[in-house]
Amino acid sequence: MTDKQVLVTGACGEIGQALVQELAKRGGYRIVTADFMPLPDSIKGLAAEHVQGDLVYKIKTFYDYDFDIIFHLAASLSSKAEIATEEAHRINVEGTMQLLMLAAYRSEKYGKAVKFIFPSSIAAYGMPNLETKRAAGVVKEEDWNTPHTMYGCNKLYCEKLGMYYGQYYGQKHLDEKPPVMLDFRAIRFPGLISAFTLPSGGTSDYGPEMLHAAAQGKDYACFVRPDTKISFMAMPDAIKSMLMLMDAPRESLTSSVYNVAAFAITADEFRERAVNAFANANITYDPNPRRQGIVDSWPEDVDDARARSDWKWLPDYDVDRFFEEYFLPEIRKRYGK
Ligand code: AKB
Repeated sequence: MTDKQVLVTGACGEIGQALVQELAKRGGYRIVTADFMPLPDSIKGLAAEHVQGDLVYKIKTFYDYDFDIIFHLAASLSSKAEIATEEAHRINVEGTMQLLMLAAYRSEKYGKAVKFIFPSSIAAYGMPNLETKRAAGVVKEEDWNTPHTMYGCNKLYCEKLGMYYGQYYGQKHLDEKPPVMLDFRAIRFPGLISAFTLPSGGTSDYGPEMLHAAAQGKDYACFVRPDTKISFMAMPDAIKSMLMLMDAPRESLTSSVYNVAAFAITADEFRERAVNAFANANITYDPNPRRQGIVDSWPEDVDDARARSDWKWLPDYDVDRFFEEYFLPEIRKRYGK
C-alpha cells in the first residue's frame, strides 16, 4: 500500500513536533511539513520535505501535492494575537482559508475527500464574567460561542469556514450530483502541557511555564490569580485525540467540532503540585490584567461527551497520572532533577 501524503503546517510548534513524531512512529505516511522556521532537531529526519516560509505566500507550492490529510496547526496564539491583531488575523484566518480552498479544490477535482484536521481551542468560548463562568462550570460545544480575543474569533470563524467548505461550497442544488467535498474535522483543545517543549504566545502558558520553571529551580511569577481555573491536557493525549478524530469513520461523526477534556485545575493546584515535587520551586503571583481577563473569559471546563460517544475519546492522563506517570518522570530526565 502506498503511504498517505500528510501536510503538517506549524510543524515546529509544540503540537507539530509531537504530531510529526507520532505519525512517523505509526508509519504509513509521507510527511510534508511547513513552518516559518527550519525544522528543529527533534523532527528533522522525520519529514520527507519541509516547506519553509509564510503559508499565505507559499500556498501555490502546495497545489503540486496530492495530500490525503492536512493538519493545519500554524497559528498565532491568544496572548500574541492580542498584541498584533491584524497580523494574527492574517496568519490564523487567511492561512486557513487558503488551505481550505486548496483542499476543497483537490477534493472535487480528483473525487477524493481530503481530510482537514483543525485544532481549535477553548478560546472559541467567551464567558461574560467570573460569576457566569463559575456558575456554568462545564460547557458544551454550542454554549457561549462569544470569544473575547482575536485568536478565539479566528478559531471560531475558521471552524465555520471549514464547515462551509466541507458542506456547502458550490451551493449545488439538491437535484444535482453532489461534488466530493473536503472532510473537515475540528477539535477544541484546552491548555496543553508537554514535558519536552514550552509554548509561546498563549495565555494558558502559565501552567507549563510554572512547571518547567519549578523543575529547573527557577523563580516563576505566575501571570494569573491563584484561583484561576481552566482545563488542561497532556500533550500525548492531544496527539492521541487528533489521530482518533482523523481515524474515525465519517458516518460516526455527528458534528464537525468536538471538545476534548482531561483535567480542570486552578493555578494554585499547579503550584502546590510543583512545590511538592521540586523542593527549590519558588512560585509567586503577579497577575497581568490583560492576560487574566483572557483566561477568565475561558470556561472552567468543557464537556467532551460528544467526542466520547462519536469516536470513543478517552484521555489517558487525569491530573494524577499526568504528574506521576508523564510530566514528573520525563521532566526529571530532561533537567536531571
Ligand atoms: C492559548 O493559550 O492561546 C492556547 C489555547 C488555549 O488555545 N494554548
